[in-house]
Amino acid sequence: MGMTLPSETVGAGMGHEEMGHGGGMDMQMGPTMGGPIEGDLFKNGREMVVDGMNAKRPLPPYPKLRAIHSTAPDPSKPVREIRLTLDGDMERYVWFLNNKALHEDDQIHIRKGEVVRFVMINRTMMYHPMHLHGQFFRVINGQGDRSPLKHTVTVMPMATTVFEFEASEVGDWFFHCHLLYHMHNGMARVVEYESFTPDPDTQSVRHELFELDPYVYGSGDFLSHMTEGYFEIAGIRYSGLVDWEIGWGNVPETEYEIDLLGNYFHNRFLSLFAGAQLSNNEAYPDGRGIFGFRYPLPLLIGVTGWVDTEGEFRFIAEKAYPLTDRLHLFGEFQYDTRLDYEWAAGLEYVVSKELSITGSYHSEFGVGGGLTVRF
Ligand SMILES: [Cu+2]
Repeated sequence: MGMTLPSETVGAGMGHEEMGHGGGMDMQMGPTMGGPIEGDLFKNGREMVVDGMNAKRPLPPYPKLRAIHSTAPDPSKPVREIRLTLDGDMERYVWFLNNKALHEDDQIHIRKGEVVRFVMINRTMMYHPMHLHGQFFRVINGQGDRSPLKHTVTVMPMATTVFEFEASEVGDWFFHCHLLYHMHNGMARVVEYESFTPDPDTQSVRHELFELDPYVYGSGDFLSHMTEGYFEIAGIRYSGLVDWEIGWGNVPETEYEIDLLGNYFHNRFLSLFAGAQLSNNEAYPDGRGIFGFRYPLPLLIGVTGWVDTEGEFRFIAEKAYPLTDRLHLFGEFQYDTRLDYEWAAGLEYVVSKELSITGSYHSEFGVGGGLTVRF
Protein backbone atom coordinates (compact mmCIF):
# COMPACT_ATOMS: atom_id res chain seq x y z
CA MET A 1 0.00 0.00 0.00
CA GLY A 2 1.47 3.31 -1.01
CA MET A 3 0.00 5.30 1.84
CA THR A 4 2.58 6.52 4.30
CA LEU A 5 1.62 6.45 7.90
CA PRO A 6 2.81 8.20 10.98
CA SER A 7 3.69 4.82 12.42
CA GLU A 8 6.11 4.16 9.58
CA THR A 9 7.61 7.58 9.87
CA VAL A 10 8.29 7.30 13.52
CA GLY A 11 9.23 3.66 13.17
CA ALA A 12 12.17 4.68 11.03
CA GLY A 13 13.69 6.39 14.00
CA MET A 14 12.66 3.85 16.60
CA GLY A 15 13.53 0.45 15.19
CA HIS A 16 11.33 -2.15 13.59
CA GLU A 17 9.90 -3.58 16.77
CA GLU A 18 8.03 -0.31 17.23
CA MET A 19 6.56 -0.19 13.80
CA GLY A 20 3.57 -2.44 14.18
CA HIS A 21 2.12 -3.61 10.90
CA GLY A 22 4.21 -2.91 7.85
CA GLY A 23 1.09 -1.92 5.97
CA GLY A 24 -0.04 0.36 8.73
CA MET A 25 -3.75 0.93 8.79
CA ASP A 26 -4.65 -2.12 6.75
CA MET A 27 -7.63 -3.12 8.85
CA GLN A 28 -8.80 0.33 9.73
CA MET A 29 -9.33 2.46 6.76
CA GLY A 30 -11.71 0.38 4.71
CA PRO A 31 -12.29 0.58 0.98
CA THR A 32 -12.64 4.37 0.87
CA MET A 33 -8.94 4.84 1.53
CA GLY A 34 -8.00 4.35 -2.12
CA GLY A 35 -4.51 3.87 -3.50
CA PRO A 36 -1.29 5.76 -3.07
CA ILE A 37 -1.48 9.49 -2.58
CA GLU A 38 -0.43 11.19 -5.74
CA GLY A 39 2.53 13.46 -5.32
CA ASP A 40 3.54 12.09 -1.96
CA LEU A 41 7.27 12.65 -1.75
CA PHE A 42 7.73 10.34 1.17
CA LYS A 43 7.51 6.66 0.32
CA ASN A 44 8.52 4.93 3.53
CA GLY A 45 10.29 5.54 6.79
CA ARG A 46 13.57 4.12 5.58
CA GLU A 47 14.00 6.77 2.91
CA MET A 48 13.79 9.49 5.45
CA VAL A 49 16.87 8.08 7.16
CA VAL A 50 18.77 7.63 3.90
CA ASP A 51 18.10 11.22 2.92
CA GLY A 52 19.62 12.44 6.13
CA MET A 53 16.19 13.57 7.25
CA ASN A 54 16.16 11.51 10.42
CA ALA A 55 16.69 14.55 12.60
CA LYS A 56 18.59 14.15 15.84
CA ARG A 57 15.67 15.85 17.45
CA PRO A 58 13.58 13.16 19.15
CA LEU A 59 10.51 12.12 17.23
CA PRO A 60 7.10 12.11 18.90
CA PRO A 61 6.12 8.70 20.34
CA TYR A 62 2.89 8.46 18.32
CA PRO A 63 3.08 4.72 17.53
CA LYS A 64 3.07 3.97 21.27
CA LEU A 65 -0.09 5.94 21.98
CA ARG A 66 -3.14 3.72 22.38
CA ALA A 67 -6.68 4.73 23.28
CA ILE A 68 -8.33 3.01 26.27
CA HIS A 69 -11.53 2.38 24.30
CA SER A 70 -12.21 1.87 20.65
CA THR A 71 -12.20 5.13 18.70
CA ALA A 72 -13.27 3.57 15.41
CA PRO A 73 -15.91 5.65 13.63
CA ASP A 74 -19.29 4.24 12.66
CA PRO A 75 -18.55 2.32 9.44
CA SER A 76 -21.96 3.17 7.99
CA LYS A 77 -21.16 6.88 7.85
CA PRO A 78 -19.97 8.47 4.64
CA VAL A 79 -16.31 9.46 4.52
CA ARG A 80 -15.04 12.80 3.31
CA GLU A 81 -11.34 12.77 2.58
CA ILE A 82 -9.53 16.09 2.57
CA ARG A 83 -6.04 16.05 1.16
CA LEU A 84 -3.74 18.87 2.20
CA THR A 85 -0.17 19.47 1.14
CA LEU A 86 1.90 21.49 3.59
CA ASP A 87 4.27 23.84 1.80
CA GLY A 88 6.16 26.98 2.48
CA ASP A 89 8.49 29.57 1.10
CA MET A 90 11.18 30.42 3.62
CA GLU A 91 12.53 33.35 1.68
CA ARG A 92 9.28 35.29 1.52
CA TYR A 93 8.00 33.57 4.65
CA VAL A 94 4.61 32.45 3.34
CA TRP A 95 3.12 29.09 4.33
CA PHE A 96 0.59 27.13 2.32
CA LEU A 97 -2.00 24.40 2.48
CA ASN A 98 -2.54 23.04 -1.03
CA ASN A 99 -0.31 25.83 -2.34
CA LYS A 100 -2.64 28.51 -0.98
CA ALA A 101 -2.34 30.70 2.06
CA LEU A 102 -5.33 31.25 4.33
CA HIS A 103 -5.65 34.69 2.81
CA GLU A 104 -6.35 33.16 -0.59
CA ASP A 105 -8.55 30.21 0.36
CA ASP A 106 -9.92 30.12 3.85
CA GLN A 107 -12.55 27.38 4.08
CA ILE A 108 -12.78 23.62 4.31
CA HIS A 109 -16.41 22.55 4.12
CA ILE A 110 -17.65 19.52 6.00
CA ARG A 111 -21.10 18.19 6.89
CA LYS A 112 -22.50 16.94 10.17
CA GLY A 113 -22.76 13.15 10.36
CA GLU A 114 -19.88 12.26 8.09
CA VAL A 115 -16.45 10.91 8.92
CA VAL A 116 -13.92 13.54 7.98
CA ARG A 117 -10.44 12.34 7.20
CA PHE A 118 -7.51 14.71 6.78
CA VAL A 119 -4.48 13.47 4.83
CA MET A 120 -1.65 15.90 5.48
CA ILE A 121 1.40 15.67 3.24
CA ASN A 122 4.33 17.69 4.51
CA ARG A 123 6.59 18.79 1.64
CA THR A 124 8.81 20.95 3.81
CA MET A 125 11.86 20.23 5.91
CA MET A 126 10.00 21.49 8.97
CA TYR A 127 7.75 20.04 11.63
CA HIS A 128 4.18 21.29 11.52
CA PRO A 129 2.08 20.67 14.65
CA MET A 130 -1.40 20.84 13.11
CA HIS A 131 -4.16 21.74 15.53
CA LEU A 132 -7.93 21.50 15.09
CA HIS A 133 -10.28 23.38 17.37
CA GLY A 134 -13.66 22.10 18.49
CA GLN A 135 -13.26 18.33 18.36
CA PHE A 136 -10.83 15.55 19.00
CA PHE A 137 -9.58 13.49 16.09
CA ARG A 138 -8.01 10.09 16.06
CA VAL A 139 -4.50 9.83 14.69
CA ILE A 140 -4.03 6.83 12.43
CA ASN A 141 -0.91 5.42 14.03
CA GLY A 142 -1.04 1.66 13.54
CA GLN A 143 -3.08 1.01 16.69
CA GLY A 144 -6.22 0.06 14.81
CA ASP A 145 -9.47 0.57 16.72
CA ARG A 146 -7.44 2.03 19.56
CA SER A 147 -6.02 4.91 17.55
CA PRO A 148 -5.42 7.70 20.06
CA LEU A 149 -7.53 10.84 20.31
CA LYS A 150 -5.67 14.13 20.03
CA HIS A 151 -6.34 17.71 19.00
CA THR A 152 -2.83 18.43 17.71
CA VAL A 153 -0.56 16.18 15.69
CA THR A 154 2.91 16.94 14.41
CA VAL A 155 3.45 16.18 10.74
CA MET A 156 7.13 15.44 10.37
CA PRO A 157 9.37 16.70 7.55
CA MET A 158 8.52 15.12 4.19
CA ALA A 159 6.05 12.76 5.88
CA THR A 160 2.32 12.13 5.64
CA THR A 161 -0.01 11.98 8.61
CA VAL A 162 -3.67 11.00 8.63
CA PHE A 163 -6.35 11.77 11.20
CA GLU A 164 -10.12 11.42 11.19
CA PHE A 165 -13.15 12.34 13.25
CA GLU A 166 -16.91 12.03 13.20
CA ALA A 167 -18.27 15.46 12.40
CA SER A 168 -20.66 16.28 15.23
CA GLU A 169 -19.70 19.73 16.58
CA VAL A 170 -21.49 22.14 14.27
CA GLY A 171 -19.62 25.44 14.02
CA ASP A 172 -16.69 27.23 12.44
CA TRP A 173 -13.46 25.77 13.73
CA PHE A 174 -9.97 27.03 13.17
CA PHE A 175 -7.45 24.52 11.89
CA HIS A 176 -3.85 25.66 11.82
CA CYS A 177 -0.18 24.97 12.27
CA HIS A 178 0.67 25.65 15.88
CA LEU A 179 3.95 27.29 14.97
CA LEU A 180 2.28 30.65 15.16
CA TYR A 181 4.54 32.27 12.59
CA HIS A 182 3.34 29.66 10.09
CA MET A 183 -0.27 30.17 11.11
CA HIS A 184 -0.06 33.91 10.79
CA ASN A 185 1.55 33.65 7.35
CA GLY A 186 -0.97 31.33 5.78
CA MET A 187 -0.86 27.77 7.12
CA ALA A 188 -4.44 27.71 8.39
CA ARG A 189 -8.06 27.19 7.37
CA VAL A 190 -11.52 27.50 8.85
CA VAL A 191 -13.24 24.10 8.99
CA GLU A 192 -16.82 25.07 8.35
CA TYR A 193 -19.91 22.91 8.86
CA GLU A 194 -22.22 23.51 5.94
CA SER A 195 -25.29 23.97 8.13
CA PHE A 196 -23.64 26.59 10.32
CA THR A 197 -24.18 30.34 10.07
CA PRO A 198 -21.81 32.43 12.17
CA ASP A 199 -23.33 35.17 14.31
CA PRO A 200 -23.16 38.72 12.92
CA ASP A 201 -20.33 39.75 15.25
CA THR A 202 -18.15 36.96 13.92
CA GLN A 203 -19.20 37.67 10.36
CA SER A 204 -18.18 41.28 10.72
CA VAL A 205 -14.56 40.45 11.60
CA ARG A 206 -14.27 37.46 9.34
CA HIS A 207 -12.71 39.38 6.46
CA GLU A 208 -9.73 40.18 8.65
CA LEU A 209 -8.60 36.61 8.14
CA PHE A 210 -7.77 37.58 4.58
CA GLU A 211 -5.36 40.34 5.42
CA LEU A 212 -1.64 39.93 5.35
CA ASP A 213 0.70 42.90 5.35
CA PRO A 214 3.14 43.12 2.47
CA TYR A 215 6.65 42.13 3.32
CA VAL A 216 9.48 44.52 2.51
CA TYR A 217 13.05 43.31 2.24
CA GLY A 218 16.25 43.89 0.36
CA SER A 219 19.97 43.46 0.20
CA GLY A 220 22.82 45.44 -1.30
CA ASP A 221 26.56 45.02 -1.84
CA PHE A 222 28.48 48.28 -1.59
CA LEU A 223 31.98 47.46 -2.75
CA SER A 224 35.00 49.41 -3.91
CA HIS A 225 34.56 48.39 -7.56
CA MET A 226 30.77 47.98 -7.88
CA THR A 227 27.42 47.85 -6.16
CA GLU A 228 24.52 45.49 -6.71
CA GLY A 229 21.38 44.54 -4.85
CA TYR A 230 17.61 44.59 -4.76
CA PHE A 231 14.64 46.01 -2.92
CA GLU A 232 11.34 44.10 -2.92
CA ILE A 233 7.79 44.55 -1.64
CA ALA A 234 6.06 41.18 -1.63
CA GLY A 235 2.59 39.86 -0.93
CA ILE A 236 1.56 36.21 -1.16
CA ARG A 237 1.44 35.98 -4.97
CA TYR A 238 2.91 39.19 -6.30
CA SER A 239 5.83 41.47 -5.63
CA GLY A 240 7.41 44.58 -6.99
CA LEU A 241 11.18 44.58 -7.29
CA VAL A 242 13.96 46.98 -8.13
CA ASP A 243 17.43 45.59 -8.63
CA TRP A 244 20.65 47.16 -9.76
CA GLU A 245 24.19 46.44 -10.84
CA ILE A 246 26.49 49.43 -11.14
CA GLY A 247 30.22 49.02 -11.76
CA TRP A 248 33.13 51.44 -12.16
CA GLY A 249 36.23 49.31 -11.63
CA ASN A 250 38.29 48.47 -14.75
CA VAL A 251 35.92 50.36 -17.10
CA PRO A 252 36.35 53.85 -18.63
CA GLU A 253 32.83 54.90 -17.66
CA THR A 254 30.46 53.72 -14.93
CA GLU A 255 28.11 51.06 -16.28
CA TYR A 256 24.68 50.46 -14.83
CA GLU A 257 21.75 48.10 -15.22
CA ILE A 258 18.56 48.76 -13.29
CA ASP A 259 15.58 46.38 -13.49
CA LEU A 260 12.03 47.30 -12.52
CA LEU A 261 10.04 44.09 -12.27
CA GLY A 262 6.68 42.70 -11.26
CA ASN A 263 6.83 39.09 -10.03
CA TYR A 264 4.20 36.41 -9.85
CA PHE A 265 4.95 33.51 -7.50
CA HIS A 266 3.36 30.41 -8.97
CA ASN A 267 4.48 28.14 -6.13
CA ARG A 268 7.41 27.91 -3.78
CA PHE A 269 9.77 27.18 -6.67
CA LEU A 270 8.63 28.92 -9.82
CA SER A 271 8.14 32.64 -10.26
CA LEU A 272 7.53 34.65 -13.41
CA PHE A 273 8.32 38.29 -13.99
CA ALA A 274 7.85 41.11 -16.44
CA GLY A 275 9.30 44.60 -16.45
CA ALA A 276 11.92 46.89 -17.86
CA GLN A 277 15.68 47.10 -17.81
CA LEU A 278 17.35 50.50 -17.98
CA SER A 279 21.02 50.62 -18.77
CA ASN A 280 23.75 52.73 -20.37
CA ASN A 281 25.16 49.67 -22.00
CA GLU A 282 25.88 50.24 -25.68
CA ALA A 283 24.31 46.86 -26.48
CA TYR A 284 20.93 48.11 -25.21
CA PRO A 285 21.07 51.91 -25.44
CA ASP A 286 17.30 52.36 -25.15
CA GLY A 287 16.75 49.84 -22.40
CA ARG A 288 14.44 46.91 -23.01
CA GLY A 289 11.32 45.17 -21.79
CA ILE A 290 12.02 41.78 -20.22
CA PHE A 291 9.90 38.69 -19.52
CA GLY A 292 11.32 35.79 -17.59
CA PHE A 293 11.28 33.20 -14.88
CA ARG A 294 13.17 32.10 -11.80
CA TYR A 295 13.51 28.50 -10.74
CA PRO A 296 15.90 26.76 -8.33
CA LEU A 297 17.76 23.71 -9.62
CA PRO A 298 18.87 20.94 -7.28
CA LEU A 299 21.72 21.99 -4.97
CA LEU A 300 19.93 25.34 -4.70
CA ILE A 301 21.41 26.73 -7.89
CA GLY A 302 19.21 29.72 -8.64
CA VAL A 303 18.37 30.05 -12.33
CA THR A 304 16.92 33.11 -14.02
CA GLY A 305 16.09 33.35 -17.70
CA TRP A 306 14.46 36.05 -19.74
CA VAL A 307 13.65 37.17 -23.25
CA ASP A 308 13.46 40.85 -24.10
CA THR A 309 11.65 43.13 -26.49
CA GLU A 310 14.66 43.08 -28.84
CA GLY A 311 14.37 39.31 -29.22
CA GLU A 312 17.52 38.70 -27.21
CA PHE A 313 17.77 36.55 -24.11
CA ARG A 314 19.76 36.24 -20.92
CA PHE A 315 20.50 33.31 -18.65
CA ILE A 316 21.84 33.60 -15.10
CA ALA A 317 22.89 30.86 -12.68
CA GLU A 318 23.94 31.65 -9.14
CA LYS A 319 24.88 29.74 -6.06
CA ALA A 320 25.97 30.51 -2.50
CA TYR A 321 27.77 27.88 -0.49
CA PRO A 322 28.40 28.18 3.26
CA LEU A 323 31.97 27.11 4.08
CA THR A 324 31.26 27.74 7.76
CA ASP A 325 28.28 29.27 9.54
CA ARG A 326 29.64 32.73 8.81
CA LEU A 327 31.88 32.37 5.80
CA HIS A 328 30.06 31.90 2.50
CA LEU A 329 31.40 31.38 -0.99
CA PHE A 330 29.25 32.67 -3.83
CA GLY A 331 29.38 32.68 -7.59
CA GLU A 332 27.33 33.90 -10.51
CA PHE A 333 27.46 33.15 -14.19
CA GLN A 334 25.59 35.13 -16.83
CA TYR A 335 25.15 34.76 -20.56
CA ASP A 336 23.47 37.47 -22.60
CA THR A 337 23.06 37.10 -26.35
CA ARG A 338 24.45 40.60 -26.96
CA LEU A 339 26.77 41.08 -24.00
CA ASP A 340 28.17 37.55 -24.02
CA TYR A 341 29.58 35.94 -20.87
CA GLU A 342 30.06 37.58 -17.53
CA TRP A 343 30.82 36.01 -14.18
CA ALA A 344 31.59 36.89 -10.61
CA ALA A 345 32.72 35.06 -7.48
CA GLY A 346 33.55 36.06 -3.97
CA LEU A 347 33.52 35.50 -0.25
CA GLU A 348 31.17 36.90 2.31
CA TYR A 349 31.74 36.95 6.05
CA VAL A 350 28.46 37.33 7.95
CA VAL A 351 28.92 39.75 10.84
CA SER A 352 25.28 40.02 11.88
CA LYS A 353 21.79 39.51 10.53
CA GLU A 354 22.04 42.83 8.72
CA LEU A 355 25.70 43.07 7.80
CA SER A 356 28.44 41.14 6.00
CA ILE A 357 31.97 41.94 4.89
CA THR A 358 32.27 41.00 1.24
CA GLY A 359 35.05 40.68 -1.28
CA SER A 360 34.52 39.70 -4.90
CA TYR A 361 35.93 39.41 -8.37
CA HIS A 362 33.75 40.47 -11.29
CA SER A 363 34.79 39.68 -14.88
CA GLU A 364 34.01 43.27 -16.02
CA PHE A 365 34.81 45.36 -12.99
CA GLY A 366 37.72 43.47 -11.39
CA VAL A 367 38.46 42.96 -7.72
CA GLY A 368 37.06 44.88 -4.78
CA GLY A 369 35.63 44.68 -1.30
CA GLY A 370 33.19 46.34 1.05
CA LEU A 371 29.95 45.70 2.89
CA THR A 372 26.73 43.83 2.26
CA VAL A 373 23.66 45.26 3.99
CA ARG A 374 20.37 43.36 4.45
CA PHE A 375 17.06 44.33 5.91
CU1 LIG B 1 4.10 24.97 10.45
